[in-house]
Amino acid sequence: MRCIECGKAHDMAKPVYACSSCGNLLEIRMDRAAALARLAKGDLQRRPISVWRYRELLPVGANSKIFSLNEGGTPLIRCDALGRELGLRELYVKFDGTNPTGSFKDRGMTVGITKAAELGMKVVTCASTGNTSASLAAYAGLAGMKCVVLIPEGKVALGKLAQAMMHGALVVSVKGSFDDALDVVMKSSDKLGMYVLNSVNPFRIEGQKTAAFEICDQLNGSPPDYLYIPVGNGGNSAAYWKGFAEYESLGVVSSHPIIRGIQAEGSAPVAKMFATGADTLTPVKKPDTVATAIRIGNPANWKKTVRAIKESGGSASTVTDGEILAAQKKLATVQGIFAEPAGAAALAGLIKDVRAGELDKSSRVVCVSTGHGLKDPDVAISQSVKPKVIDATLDALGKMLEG
Ligand code: AN7
Repeated sequence: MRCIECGKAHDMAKPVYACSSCGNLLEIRMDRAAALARLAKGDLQRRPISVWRYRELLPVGANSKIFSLNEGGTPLIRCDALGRELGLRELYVKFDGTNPTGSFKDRGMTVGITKAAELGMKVVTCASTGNTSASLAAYAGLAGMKCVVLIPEGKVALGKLAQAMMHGALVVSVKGSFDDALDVVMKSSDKLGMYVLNSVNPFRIEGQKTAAFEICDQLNGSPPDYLYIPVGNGGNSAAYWKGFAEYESLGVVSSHPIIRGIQAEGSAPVAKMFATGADTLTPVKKPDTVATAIRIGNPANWKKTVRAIKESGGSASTVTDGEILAAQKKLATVQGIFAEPAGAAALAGLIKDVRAGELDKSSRVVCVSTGHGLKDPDVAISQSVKPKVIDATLDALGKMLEG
């Protein structure tokens, strides 16, 4: 476990989230030779596709007890109807909303909670715009740990709130934004002895990188040309890049996608860095978007994601709330995929690029849909036609349909 800035090594058997010298983020570096030796056994591809198919590429002890809900192995859905509309040859959606708690967070949480148990932690915590709290609550229950989640008051989608409460977390509403809540969580971890499972925890990123392995495997070893992905805290985009880069460095694949990070216009500090060429992040003070999952003004992983996106040869940009909702509706009506607003942001970014003529239409494109639409019933209902009420007769139905 090393600092991404100064490279200082840190003990993986201790709960730390920042470099003890310079305070920067930590990352897990893979021992390539050891990984190659483990891969050489060749049994990975024979296992069912899931996070734990890649166990040998994940930093958990050989004898650790794994806490799993069978996460990962999510479908890579070929979207021909949508592809035709956009004039794209090959379009896929990686639907990570089909994970056990309905978002990609489960990939990181199974590894994070497994690690928490290795470390002997009894209480886990996170700040969350919703999905992290839902996922953490479920896995904490599974592992018999206490769970405390901090959420921004009034800004968490109903389904996510229901999950965190139902799975038995202590849910705390903070008067402020996600960024304010994360601030409290980070400060409290030392003082209160709670293990932090936000994406500043490098083991979360390790679990999430498996989505990139899966995409390569699902495309029979030919990675896409482009990967469109929403950016909130920047953990997932960094994780995907780590996965693609590791698979390439291990020689499993021989190319990687260009990563296009997509943010909502009202919460877009990373995209702003790309637009202005700035080399540090200026936080957005009052972030706002209909996609509450990515309503984040001060992304904790901005350094990781900016590096990742640049290394891939990509960039970050914005979409409006209107574009997000239109993409969400399009995905639901044309492809049968019900994503929450943040889970449609990547597609909104793709549509915008296609319309601007900025994409070679013969490209192979994957959009990551990060969360399920059932998470946020209020948004779905508010942009759909209300059910009509009729008498229970054939006549009434006929008249209604004529209208
Ligand atoms: C559906 O739950 O930050 O860029 O606290 O739920 O890794 O932050 C959620 C983030 C995209 C952004 N899509 O991922 C939380 C939280 C969905 C999300 C993101 C989130 P990151």
